[in-house]
Amino acid sequence: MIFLGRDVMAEPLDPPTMELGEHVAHIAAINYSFCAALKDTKPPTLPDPKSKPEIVKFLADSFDCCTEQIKTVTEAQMNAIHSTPDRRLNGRELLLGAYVHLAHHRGQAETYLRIKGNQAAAYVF
Ligand code: NI
Repeated sequence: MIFLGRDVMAEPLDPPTMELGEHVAHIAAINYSFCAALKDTKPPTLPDPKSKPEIVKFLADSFDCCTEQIKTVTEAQMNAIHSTPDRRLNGRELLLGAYVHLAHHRGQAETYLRIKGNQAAAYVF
């Protein structure tokens, strides 16, 4: 994902919405919440990043955490009911919820970029 400069990160598109940096930090925090819920654990103590490098690291670390959680998930954990940021969901529903949350906010982040004349990086599969 391409990030804008700090000046843009301080400008919400619409005052009730999050500015871009808050938006990206929100994605990271919810990633941690969903992926901790998959293992019925609490998320780690999360940082309160302010700078662009800190926010980028927070997001990257959240994906690394989720990658590790998903790598080791068991069939029983996929079938169990978990308390998630959405509601009580089984493991499959939880992962779908995490994906939908991420895709939803990625779309919003891309809108920020386009409004400022930038383009998001292509998806890498
Ligand atoms: Ni959200």
